[in-house]
Amino acid sequence: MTKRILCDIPLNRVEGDLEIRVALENNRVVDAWSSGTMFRGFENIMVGRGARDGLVITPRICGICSTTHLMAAARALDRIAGVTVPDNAIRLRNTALLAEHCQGDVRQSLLMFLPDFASAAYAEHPLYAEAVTRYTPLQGTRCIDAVRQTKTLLEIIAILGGQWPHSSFMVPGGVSYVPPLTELNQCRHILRHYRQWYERSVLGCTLTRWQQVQSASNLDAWLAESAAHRDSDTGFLLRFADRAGLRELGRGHGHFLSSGLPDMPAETAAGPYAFAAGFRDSTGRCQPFDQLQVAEHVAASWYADYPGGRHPSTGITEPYATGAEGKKYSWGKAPRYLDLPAETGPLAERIIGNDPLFLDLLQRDGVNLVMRQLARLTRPARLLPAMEIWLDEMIARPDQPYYTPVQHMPDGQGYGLIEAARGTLGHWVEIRDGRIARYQIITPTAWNGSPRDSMDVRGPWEEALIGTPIKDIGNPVEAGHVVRSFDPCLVCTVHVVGAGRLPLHC
Ligand code: NFE
Repeated sequence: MTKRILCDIPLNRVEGDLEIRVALENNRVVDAWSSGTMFRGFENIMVGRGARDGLVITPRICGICSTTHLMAAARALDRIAGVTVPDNAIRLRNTALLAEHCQGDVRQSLLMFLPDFASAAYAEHPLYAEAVTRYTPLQGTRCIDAVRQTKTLLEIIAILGGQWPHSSFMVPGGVSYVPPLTELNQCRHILRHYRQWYERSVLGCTLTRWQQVQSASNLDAWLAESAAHRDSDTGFLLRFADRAGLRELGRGHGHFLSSGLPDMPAETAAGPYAFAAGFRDSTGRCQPFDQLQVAEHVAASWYADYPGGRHPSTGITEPYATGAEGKKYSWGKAPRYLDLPAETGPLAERIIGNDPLFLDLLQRDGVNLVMRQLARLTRPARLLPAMEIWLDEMIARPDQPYYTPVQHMPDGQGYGLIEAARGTLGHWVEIRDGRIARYQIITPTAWNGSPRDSMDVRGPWEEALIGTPIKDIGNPVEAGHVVRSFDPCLVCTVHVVGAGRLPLHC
């Protein structure tokens, strides 16, 4: 008889508190549970506060994606105020947002994902010694380089937004600061240097050469073409992962969601760098993104039950945990689109944006964790040129406005949806009598790391774990690769204070 055992997957180097439990049969994952174990409750903290307080409080949800929360909060208020944001403000918001994305994409890859290749689990891998030199946590040559270089990008946000993280320079109607030309030129200089480093070390080629990689066979040819390509982080990821058989792992449901990236000014040359918004199911059927199709379930989450799912504009966050909740196992809720679990993040953006390389890889290999990680590591190749264009456009238009005055925030309901670094982020806000009456947030990791829903369907990375072979239960590095390929952030996922208090209601 096949023996079934339960195994907790230790996962360090993760933002926030995450527990992964898997059931194994013959050393292969047959079931999985993803649990966010810390209750925070930003949504409930917001209730009763001033209409604009989300601009200051929600960036504190997370230390690594605070600019994304600021942008989502500002966009929800833009919508409620009914204001048109001037082009220069969109350019400035986007530049700061994508600076955060570009540092996050490289840090996650070089400091979180690739260091697992230096694990003793790979001692027999032909590239193991090289992996140890490059990616040993905190010591690897590439890790140190990544820390030094990525922090320069954050200077752009500090210059444009006053500080990083947790800045509050986006406001309904635009931004609160008009950067002088000297500062815009300084940002341009930082970006130029970062791009050169990214091309030289992360890609091993120019962005222009990378943009010619438009199919799976182009990618194989690119890898064979030069030592610079093979020795880059991108080349190393592909070479190591192929020999470790990782293209077989991390499949999941195959449903993808993206709310589109980024917002485009009415006049800009950056249009070709946009990603479409949409939803694509596992049969390949695509449809435009419609936020009304989003609902959150709580059947497996430590919240007061309601039947089925609720749209966030009527969402309830009523926490409780007695320790005897039966099926409940996470403080994360379970977001669903058209009642389906959906993967979100750089890979979803590429697939929904009809990127020829990723559509071809999907066709050839099926969804897998290498593709997910490749999409993240190479996303800056699209984002950096867009940032350059916006900075140049701001430099060329010093007299255009950065703010449309919003004297008074009216009552109303609105939402701000953006592509955060890890995927689709939404803030749904209701203002009544000048105060916040409801605030619901769905983060990328809430989508990807969700627990089961009211139909008992697993969340995306729970499903992606199914079938993963675990060679050594004492060091289940393969399961770690699967979860890490989604770039988990649990502080964003479980948003409440409440120690010693009664459950909070909204
Ligand atoms: Ni805390 Fe975040 C991003 C948001 S969550 S990192 O990107 O929103 O997945």
